[in-house]
Amino acid sequence: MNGAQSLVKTFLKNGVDTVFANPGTSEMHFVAALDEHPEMNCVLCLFEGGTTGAADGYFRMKRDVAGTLLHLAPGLGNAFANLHNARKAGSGVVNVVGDHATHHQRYESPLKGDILGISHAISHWTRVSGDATGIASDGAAAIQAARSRNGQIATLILPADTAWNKADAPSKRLAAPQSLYRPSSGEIEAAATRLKTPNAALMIGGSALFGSLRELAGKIAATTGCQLLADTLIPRISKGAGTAKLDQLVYPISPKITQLEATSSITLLGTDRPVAFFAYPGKPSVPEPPECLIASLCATTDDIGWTLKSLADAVGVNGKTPVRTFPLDLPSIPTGQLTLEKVGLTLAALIPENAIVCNESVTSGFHVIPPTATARPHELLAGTGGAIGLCLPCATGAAIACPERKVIALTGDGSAMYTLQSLWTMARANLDVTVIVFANRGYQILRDELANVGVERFGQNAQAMFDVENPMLDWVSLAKGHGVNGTRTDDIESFSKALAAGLSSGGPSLIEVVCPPTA
Ligand SMILES: Cc1ncc(C[n+]2csc(CCOP(=O)(O)OP(=O)(O)O)c2C)c(N)n1
Repeated sequence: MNGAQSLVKTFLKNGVDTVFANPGTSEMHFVAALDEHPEMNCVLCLFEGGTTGAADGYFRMKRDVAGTLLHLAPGLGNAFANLHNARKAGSGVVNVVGDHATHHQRYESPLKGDILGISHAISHWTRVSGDATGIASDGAAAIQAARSRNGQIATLILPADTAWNKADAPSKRLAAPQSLYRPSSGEIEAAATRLKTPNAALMIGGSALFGSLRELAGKIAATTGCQLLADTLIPRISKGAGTAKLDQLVYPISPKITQLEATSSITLLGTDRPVAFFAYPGKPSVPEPPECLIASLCATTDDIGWTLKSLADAVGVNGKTPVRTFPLDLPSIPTGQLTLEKVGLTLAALIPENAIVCNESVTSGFHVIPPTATARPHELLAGTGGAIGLCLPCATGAAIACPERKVIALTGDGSAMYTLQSLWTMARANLDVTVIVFANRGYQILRDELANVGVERFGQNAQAMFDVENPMLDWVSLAKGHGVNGTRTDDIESFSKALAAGLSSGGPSLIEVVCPPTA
């Protein structure tokens, strides 16, 4: 067996059976080794940002890692922005990056580059395999690192000769990663006392935002009277009817400050402290009032489940504790002229139970998302690192992780253009994804942000950088060119019809929402 074969067998032995790939010549032995294992699901993404965004979406839903296969420094560089999003989401990803054979590296060949430099800037764990006999244990260590601390970025760099030289047996399944850090009983007791004081807030993140832990967090809020909070951009959150009520912080800094103006303390559990996305002249970087106490009980990389359960015991949650939940309140489907609010109401009426909604609809989302609070229960995934171009790859990875669930991808037209090729992967794998593109023909948020930094009027150059027109993007044709059926909608009847058709099609479809100019 060669090094590449020992690595693929190690992946399978360690439970990694999905690879989002964009290979090149230096990875050919790895490709040949993958080819020997039909049980390995190899998903071609036509740009490296598609591979890492898909691995992120896969981890968020599956709670386990997938691999990516990338081509030297340029491939890893192309993958960077969505690795940044994955890192901010706390997603585990195992990157395998091919490199030139060891003896070739002293020459300045075209694809030679600083793979290590790029990897160190984004990965929690980086290793260059030294020889073929070590690849299997390096691969197992990479998987273990990616599963550690609730999910990390691990990058294994494989010089081509380590893949083609003779290796030993694949590595055995490595033990589970080290146990997670847990706060002391004193810290739990102090948090329990603090949450019972007036205007206290518990801000939750990570696995506390969905499933049974979210319900437990709701019980803690009901027992203590504290406010339950979540940050603006979150990797995964339960939404809709039956989910415990919480308040999510908004994006703009001024209303974010208003949201927290009466808050006396924020206890952080599985999340970092709230912060403004950007600094603005004359505005603070953090939204809470100066006298508000910020206390971190459990970091994003700590044992979130254990901490939440211990806190629930400490505050006296019991089986009878009621939880304040969002009710089921489905709006009737509106008619007439299309507005973003009506698109939101239609979406709220039609989101199927247990759907996964990936949201990168930027300014359109401010109008479209609020009505979904009382839709059928579903889960929402957002772009955590602020690097746009996540939505379509993330929806791809989520659909591969959960083939039995319907996926809805809400994206701005500007964001969708970054990783448009994911449509082709959706078509090839016949993924059950309904893509909704908000075609407002520009970078609307940047128009707003220019005003936020104090610029009152903008002219030709600013307009040239914000408008995505001349030529106008034709989303129906773009979808068709990637093998996906597309529909353009500029009234609400055709939108609701297209959405219902997309959701019942069982495969991918795209709806272009022609946004009204005032939106
Ligand atoms: C990788 C990356 N490049 C650039 C930006 C800056 N940026 C933020 S939002 C945005 C445009 C978003 O446009 P669109 O998706 O159409 O949403 P809209 O603002 O129109 O609602 C840009 C370019 C970014 N956040 N990330």
